[in-house]
Amino acid sequence: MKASKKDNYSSRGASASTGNGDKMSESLQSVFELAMQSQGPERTAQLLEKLAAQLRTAPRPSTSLTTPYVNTIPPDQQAAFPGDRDIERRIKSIIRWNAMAMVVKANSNTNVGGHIASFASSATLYEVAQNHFFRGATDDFPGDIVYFQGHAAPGMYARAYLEGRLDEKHLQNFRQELAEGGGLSSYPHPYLMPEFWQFPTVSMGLGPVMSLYQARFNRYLQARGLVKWKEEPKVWAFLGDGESDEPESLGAITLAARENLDNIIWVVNCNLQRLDGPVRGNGKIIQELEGLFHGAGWNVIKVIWGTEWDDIIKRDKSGLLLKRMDECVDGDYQKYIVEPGSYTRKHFFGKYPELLELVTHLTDEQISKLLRGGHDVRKMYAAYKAAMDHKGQPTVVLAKTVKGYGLGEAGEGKNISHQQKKMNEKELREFRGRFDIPISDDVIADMPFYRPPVDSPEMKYLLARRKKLGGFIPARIVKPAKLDVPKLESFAEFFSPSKTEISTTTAFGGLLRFLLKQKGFSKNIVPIIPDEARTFGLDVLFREIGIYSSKGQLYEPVDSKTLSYYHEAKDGQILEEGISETGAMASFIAAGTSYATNGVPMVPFYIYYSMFGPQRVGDLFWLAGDIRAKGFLLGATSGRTTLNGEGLQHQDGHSLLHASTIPTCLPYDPAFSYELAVIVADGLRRMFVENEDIFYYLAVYNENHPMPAMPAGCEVGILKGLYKFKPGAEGKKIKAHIFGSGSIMQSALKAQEILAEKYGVSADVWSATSYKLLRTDAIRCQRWNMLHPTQPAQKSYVETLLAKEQGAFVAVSDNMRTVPDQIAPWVPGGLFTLGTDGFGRSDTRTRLRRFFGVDVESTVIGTLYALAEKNLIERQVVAQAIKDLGVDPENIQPQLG
Ligand SMILES: Cc1ncc(C[n+]2csc(CCOP(=O)(O)OP(=O)(O)O)c2C)c(N)n1
Ligand SMILES: [Mg+2]
Repeated sequence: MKASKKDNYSSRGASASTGNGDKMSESLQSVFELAMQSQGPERTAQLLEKLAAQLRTAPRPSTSLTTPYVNTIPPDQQAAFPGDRDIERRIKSIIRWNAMAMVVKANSNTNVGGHIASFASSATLYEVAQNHFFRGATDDFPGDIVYFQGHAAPGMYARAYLEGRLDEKHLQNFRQELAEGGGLSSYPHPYLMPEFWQFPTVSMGLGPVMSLYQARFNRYLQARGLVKWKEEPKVWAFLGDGESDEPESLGAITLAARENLDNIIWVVNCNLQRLDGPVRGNGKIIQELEGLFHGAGWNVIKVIWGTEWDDIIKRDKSGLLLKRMDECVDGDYQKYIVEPGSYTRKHFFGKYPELLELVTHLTDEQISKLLRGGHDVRKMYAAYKAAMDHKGQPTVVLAKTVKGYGLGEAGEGKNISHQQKKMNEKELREFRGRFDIPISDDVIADMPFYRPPVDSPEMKYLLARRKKLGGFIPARIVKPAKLDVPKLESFAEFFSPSKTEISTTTAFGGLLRFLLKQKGFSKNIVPIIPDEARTFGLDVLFREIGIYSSKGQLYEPVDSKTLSYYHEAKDGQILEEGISETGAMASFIAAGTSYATNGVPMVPFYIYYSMFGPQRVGDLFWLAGDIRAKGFLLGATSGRTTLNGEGLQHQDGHSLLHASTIPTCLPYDPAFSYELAVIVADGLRRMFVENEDIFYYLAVYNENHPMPAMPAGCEVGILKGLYKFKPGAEGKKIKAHIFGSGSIMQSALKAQEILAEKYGVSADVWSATSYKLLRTDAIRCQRWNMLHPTQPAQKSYVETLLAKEQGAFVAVSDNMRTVPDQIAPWVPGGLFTLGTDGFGRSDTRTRLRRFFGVDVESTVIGTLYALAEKNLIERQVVAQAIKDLGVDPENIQPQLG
């Protein structure tokens, strides 16, 4: 079908009788002319306005953006299927068998779970794409980008087995990754199968939203001249109809239309069911989605009925068949699958005698076998072909299928289908019979996997198709590449004291601008901002590097005369995502995996309000680890008390904890510009020269303070997580240690002075840049020691560093106490922690810090208390200090739970 934007819109809402529409418009024209002649223009205008008012208030059907419940592509406009249907069916049947056997076998002696019904419903959707559309990576083509529905993973493994990419042992160990020789991961996880899977999808909604931003990122790379592709790859996303309930799935679809992303094709597997039951039992999910996608500006292709229906639909002259198709709800359609053909004859066709006439030539058996469109290769091929050829808009293919197709009694169309993972021998025989698998009765109970001989027509066909299309999919191919990142020495300007007091956020701004000046490297930087550049003082970048816009700038910005005007450009470098942390994270992931997906390493710096980071979109942070993303996340306006005024929902004291949960994430809480510079320089080296699959979370703050010179030799400590920043006063007998971080480091430094002057305590101040890294290093040693009890014990970095230190240890930060407490077991004599547990408040920094107990006075008192607990000073000293320093011991406390 030659679909154009115009075709698409003009056909919307039109019934089969476009001719009637034309007649109606002619009649209206005549009435108009008559009115003009007899009443004159003024009176005609009045009449028309009155009619228009009536139209505005008239009730409209809620489905005004939908078309009738039939295939979008009429049979006479359908591209012919170019493949060998018979061979493709046989290949697909074998894949179906192996996918099913993999799950049933795994569950016959374990309880590892798995899904049969999802792939059973989507086998044709994938196979048509595999045999005719998905293009693999070649030397000058990066390969189409495909997001597979997570629960259909067994189908992808079963195909890879036929392709010779996986062997029987792999299939045998489905969901048993720790078995000897390794196994297959339950779902698409690049972390676990880095040469196979590209995109994690099984947390519903994340695949869809990532695919949108990936398609846009591909345009960004092209617009900036960073890639030169012979052809543009297509981004395909397969999702479930139930999955469309996730706000992440549909919340960003307007982006694709706004950006004219005709490089993306979504395929929604509309099997009408999700896990518990029907997706829209009382309505129609396909119609609902059609309306939504049309409204969002997408090209929508519905594939509802298989080829056998064409003739039945054509023969219906009464219009009653369309009416019947429209009036049945999905709950009815599900029932027609579960019940025999006689039921469909009676309840579907039987509602109107005229419809019964249409199927008198069919037996009940034949009625029950009338295919849904998503199981018909000819219909799916035509839909994909139209989607591939469509220009100017993204396309969604809404394919109607049957959940658990082919499982028969074992779970076809049943509400329990999703959870079905066992089959008895009778059910296995039925399945084998239905799909004609050459497995004999005597071995069927063992569910052997089946791979036809290499020289069989099936294998030859399958391999030839993939060869023609450029290679296997999914496949994650990473070509080694290094970026010319600046060396640590070149960051020298950040190692000397700042001229004025600045915040670490401002320091980061300077660092980013410095990196953007590094020739050869700067082009690979992708600054990402969700509508907060001004908050972080980064608006100057607008003019300097431009905001990416596929349309350039079609207007003169109101601030065009100012230095940092709002500058949009076709080759702009900044991704300004608007108020969408989800979208910004999806962009971070697209950019951070560009080294693998596009063969072009890109370095994302995504800066955002730290409270709206992992707390808001934590699942995408987790996914960034799984997908092996690289780059820097900057949680700005960090700290429960440093961000003052904004109150409970903005003040973040726990992102560092969230970030600590992600194995490949390195969280840092730098206090000074030079720390930030050392961390970023080393991060660039590790990620883009050493090619480690890690990413960084940096807490940055908005409190201005002096930025000191970098003490000699502290680089290793900064990177490992702890170093002594400023030793305590000499000649004092009582010794203490204060671990500070972020902007609360300032409290630690002032407390150090007071402790020396008033209480005779020499407190060393340490900068704790990363409690998580200290902890993971300690845990590694501890585990080794436990398992090698007779060998000399290993000592972690933190233990080694603190081994000879005397006195009490105190930590203070603008985060929950749990952040520093991560290292408590390895601090000699334990750690006393001050922190900001509890909900934030809007107030000044001074009052907030007193309230939470992380101000200078509280830090002094905390240190004295820790010393008293160790009997290193009298308790009376602490009591006196509380009085002297004016701290009210009965002050209200944050609610801790
Ligand atoms: C975020 C999230 N929530 C819940 C689940 C659990 N879950 C797995 S599959 C599924 C139902 C899927 O239905 P649908 O999207 O229609 O896919 P189908 O299997 O029918 O093709 C649910 C709820 C999940 N994987 N991710
Ligand atoms: Mg479904």
